[in-house]
Amino acid sequence: MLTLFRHCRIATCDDHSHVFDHGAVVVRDDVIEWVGEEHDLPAGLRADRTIELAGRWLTPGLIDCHTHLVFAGQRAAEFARRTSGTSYADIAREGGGILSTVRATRAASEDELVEQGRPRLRSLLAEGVTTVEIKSGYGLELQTEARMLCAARRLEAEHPVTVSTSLLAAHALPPEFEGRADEYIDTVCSDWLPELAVRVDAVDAYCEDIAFSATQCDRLFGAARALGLPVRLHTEQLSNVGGSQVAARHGALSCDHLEYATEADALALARAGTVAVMLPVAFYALAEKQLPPIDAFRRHGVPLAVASDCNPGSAPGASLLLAMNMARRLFGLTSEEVLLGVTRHAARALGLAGQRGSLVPGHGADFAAWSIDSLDELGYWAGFNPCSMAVKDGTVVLERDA
Ligand code: DI6
Ligand code: FE
Repeated sequence: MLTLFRHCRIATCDDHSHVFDHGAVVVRDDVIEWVGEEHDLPAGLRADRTIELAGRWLTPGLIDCHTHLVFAGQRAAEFARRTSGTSYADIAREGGGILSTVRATRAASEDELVEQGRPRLRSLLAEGVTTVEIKSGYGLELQTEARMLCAARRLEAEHPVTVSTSLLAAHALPPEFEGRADEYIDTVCSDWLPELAVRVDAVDAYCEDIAFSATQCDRLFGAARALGLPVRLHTEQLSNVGGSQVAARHGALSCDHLEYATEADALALARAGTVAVMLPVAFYALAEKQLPPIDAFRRHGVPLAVASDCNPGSAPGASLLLAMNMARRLFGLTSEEVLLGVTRHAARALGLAGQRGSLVPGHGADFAAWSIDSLDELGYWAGFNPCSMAVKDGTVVLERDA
């Protein structure tokens, strides 16, 4: 089946960020075969189907490369405490925060996790998102971590989306291991990782004063890589704990948050080819003051991604467009940086470079069409969604007024 998408302006988000003003895309089944100016279309092309885009902008389908969208319950009462001055770290130290969601998630069935995750996933899909990363990390016991990963796979099977899963067993110390963090990490390394390795695309951890040390994450990453799993890391979110250096040493796909990262961290990430994932919704919802070192990332050529961090604590919400807006307003990213941050660089953060995230021949045919006049409108609107069509693997899966 040959499909022609025509009469669109195209931001390819490829290595050269090509733009075509009178563009067209040819898709064979689920793969992009040709992209360019319409007047250069291969002579004699016979499409089985033509989709007319009436001058809309076409970008790669968006990629949300950092979410915790499978969880049970909510933490609105904690949000109220935080807005009246209690810190996120203090609530965590009292046994609230992540552990509060762990209690709710352990009590939920797989069906309930799917039910509760579904509206959050649909909220992302309505914004032209076609690939989503989903983490475990609210089980902190083998069966519940496995149940979260199954729920993520079921959500993928139900929707036109590619899901990339990360095992985040090292998210917080479960109460059963109180005072025995090293033993917990050993258990994850020796028992859980081998069992769950076939179900996950990567291994993640939370490297922070209130979570795990750089040395513990180093050990976890050694075990993950011995099983052939790539790694990513939440780090330098609330303080600098040396996580970026560990991530870089292990050639991590991504290092996420990074508000407290230094120039030396930026250099290490650049050398390792690790993507720095900006999570401005968490920065905003925690009323953080420390800005990530964006200029250092730029100077050293660290690829920047932007993600929603959808979770019930530090980033309650399910909007990648809002994250893009906040990345521009709060972090000073340009419209081009945020667009690449949710396409090409986000694909790289998931190990999908060369497969998704750019409109080039050979990539999966995932697109978003936008009712906007200018690419500068991406990350400009807050609380308004100009996506009017999404295409997943060559099929139109969303059409909406915008
Ligand atoms: N950083 C985050 O932003 C989330 N996890 C993490 O390590 C927050 C998770 C939560 O508060 O539930
Ligand atoms: Fe997170």
